[in-house]
Amino acid sequence: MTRHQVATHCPYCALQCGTELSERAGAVSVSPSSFPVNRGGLCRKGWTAPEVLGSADRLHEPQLRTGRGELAPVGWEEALDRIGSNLDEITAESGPDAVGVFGGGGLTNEKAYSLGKFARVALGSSRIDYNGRFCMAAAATAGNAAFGVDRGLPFPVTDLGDAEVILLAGGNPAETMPPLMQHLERARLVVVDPRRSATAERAELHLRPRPGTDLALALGLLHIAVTEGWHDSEYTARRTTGFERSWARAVTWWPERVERVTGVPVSAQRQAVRMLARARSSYVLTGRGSEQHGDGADTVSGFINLALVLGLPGTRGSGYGCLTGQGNGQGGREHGQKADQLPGYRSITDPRARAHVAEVWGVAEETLPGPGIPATRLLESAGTPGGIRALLVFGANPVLSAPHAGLARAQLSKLDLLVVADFLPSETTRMADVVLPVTQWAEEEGTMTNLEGRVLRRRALLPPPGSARSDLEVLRELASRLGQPESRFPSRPSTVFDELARASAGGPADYSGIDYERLDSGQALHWPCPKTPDEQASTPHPGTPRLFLESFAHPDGRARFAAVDWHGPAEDTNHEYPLVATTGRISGHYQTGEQTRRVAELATDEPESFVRLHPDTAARRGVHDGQLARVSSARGTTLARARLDGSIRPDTLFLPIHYGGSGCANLLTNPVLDPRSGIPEFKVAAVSISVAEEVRACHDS
Ligand SMILES: Nc1nc2c(c(=O)[nH]1)N[C@H]1C(S)=C(S)[C@@H](COP(=O)(O)OP(=O)(O)OC[C@H]3O[C@@H](n4cnc5c(=O)[nH]c(N)nc54)[C@H](O)[C@@H]3O)O[C@H]1N2
Ligand SMILES: Nc1nc2c(c(=O)[nH]1)N[C@H]1C(S)=C(S)[C@@H](COP(=O)(O)OP(=O)(O)OC[C@H]3O[C@@H](n4cnc5c(=O)[nH]c(N)nc54)[C@H](O)[C@@H]3O)O[C@H]1N2
Ligand code: SF4
Ligand SMILES: [Mo]
Repeated sequence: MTRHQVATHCPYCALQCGTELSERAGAVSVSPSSFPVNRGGLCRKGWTAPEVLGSADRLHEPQLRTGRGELAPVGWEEALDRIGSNLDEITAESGPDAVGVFGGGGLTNEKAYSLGKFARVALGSSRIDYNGRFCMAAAATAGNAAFGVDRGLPFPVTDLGDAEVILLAGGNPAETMPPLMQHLERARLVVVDPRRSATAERAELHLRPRPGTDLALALGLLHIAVTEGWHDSEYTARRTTGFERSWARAVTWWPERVERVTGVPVSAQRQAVRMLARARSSYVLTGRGSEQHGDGADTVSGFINLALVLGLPGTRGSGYGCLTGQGNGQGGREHGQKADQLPGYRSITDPRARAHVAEVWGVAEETLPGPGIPATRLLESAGTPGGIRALLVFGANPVLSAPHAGLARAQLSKLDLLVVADFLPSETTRMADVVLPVTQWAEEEGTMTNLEGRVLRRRALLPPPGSARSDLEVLRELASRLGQPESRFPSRPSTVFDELARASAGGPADYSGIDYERLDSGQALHWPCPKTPDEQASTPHPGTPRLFLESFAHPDGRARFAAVDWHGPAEDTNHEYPLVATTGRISGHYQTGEQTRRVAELATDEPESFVRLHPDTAARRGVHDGQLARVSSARGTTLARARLDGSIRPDTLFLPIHYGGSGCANLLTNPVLDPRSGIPEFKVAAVSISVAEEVRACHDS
């Protein structure tokens, strides 16, 4: 009997737990490895990931929408030819910007890189963005502004194991990255969350702000730090600029005002600051709860200001970091699938970056388009004058994940051509004109970059099922139908990686000193890892596990305080919609749930959407525990099973994001975007709640 085994990583989140994957007589099993981030741990999603490989409805053949409106199987040639000719027509009639590309933070580095190149070179379109705009955009913008470079954790995860105090704002890793919790065991935790999450359960101090008020809280904590004498003025003088301007805003945020706005008692605010300031080793971390707001980047800046005033970033044993989300949420934001960006985390408006990348791509610099538009606006532009007429989606399910999902769906239905590459049917593939079946993690080679900027190898155990092809092969075939030489779009992952490394050389995220050979020999390489000159080839760059110890990445080497102020969420509660809905995750499902809802164990445990609400709120609205409830905002209504939770703020409802159909939480959310980063306001929507009609009818009878 043949037995195969490979060392690889979990397909899901940015922790990228190390795994051993093995196959025996067609059955695939997974076990955790002793990789440093997970040290032998996995969460339930990781344990059950192999089940998704063999899903009964796995996509095996391309599908094309027939004249009768149904998706029917076709051969690859027919599917690709159809896409090629439709794209040619649309571009000829409406110009290259009539074609959009929507990528994903789950794609390998090689795919993210090729997708960006495909959009700019093969399509000549500026209209590319990706689901990381929904995820990492606020932290990325604020991190770049403060430190001159954006790497989620500028230190290894294991450093957290020695921390004395960690303030975690808007993150729930006990559910979203369970194996990470072993590194937080020793620390005294301060958790900022409107509800008592599984992580807050483990905290010494839980601050429970009203959703959308984190920035006011961060300003207040800064105020206390300064007025109580914890300001590390030697550090701020030596390593930062801009303190005075940011203090000029924070000075009006005295603790009682902060309590009025956020609901966090003055005593708890003071305790949080004292815990952080008195510790020898302390960290400030943010997650999506603080970031997915119309003022998301300013909010992250507010928490970075707090960390700076306490002298934490860029010192050994202390720091600021953001917990990156998707499997390749870090690498996915470095290689050019972002609207404003070229590989190596370079700006698409920087003439030197354009010249360098154009040379690597073998095209003239002036043929590269300029910046595109953020993901939400890209989707909204579908079918509008001057907007996109065609969209190619790789690795996202925007029909469920975009804010105001009802509008996203309506706009996508106006497209002349929607192409979706996926390995499973999703609510987005169901709307597509052409569906392209692709290989999954265990069937492909590649690299991912985890939340600490470490580049990892994904390895293939299994052959592709049916006629599924890798995303890289799909891009090469499409590019050649658009007139590109095949050699310009290689599909061998290591060849793509070598090109990506050259394209990144000299950029902030420099991978030029990394190759498959070094990764396969087990070296822990965190970017930046530049190529050493040929004469020093025997001593390659060791990578950079810890950034900023000597200086920050701005030309003057200093970190920058940001002058930010709180103005509140875009949408206020009112008579009709008196409550705030926020959204987030549970441990057993991943993202829009297309993968984990196909795992029997996970689906049985959490089969349908629910809404957490305080018992007093429920009583006032006549909603009982376990009843189906109707939650409505100005944009739509979603149905969810009521779960009474005495730990949540009475003014707040919490809904998970993992369900489709009428249980989709994004039917409620507001498509307003943060002007700095383009991240949507996923964590605040004004809503009402009532018992769903059918249930009420049944009770009344
Ligand atoms: N099980 C599971 N794990 C995942 C994922 C998944 O879908 N499922 N997805 C991965 C991805 S892509 C990401 S981005 C990460 C996300 O990881 P997290 O950031 O941990 O996830 P969320 O649940 O979105 O938000 C965290 C917390 O923010 C709280 N919150 C809501 N509104 C506010 C607010 O206004 N202020 C504050 N301070 N807190 C608020 C919520 O109650 C929630 O407990 O998880 C990754 N890991
Ligand atoms: N209300 C609300 N909305 C949110 C959030 C929230 O907290 N609240 N969170 C936001 C965040 S942080 C995120 S990251 C997004 C996630 O939003 P999405 O990315 O849209 O959600 P996923 O379910 O991860 O969809 C990924 C799809 O890509 C497919 N896929 C996975 N790997 C590959 C691959 O290698 N190639 C191809 N071609 N396909 C692949 C999967 O099968 C799946 O169908 O949702 C955002 N939406
Ligand atoms: S924590 Fe993330 S990477 Fe680790 S097993 Fe769970 S989903 Fe996979
Ligand atoms: Mo995310």
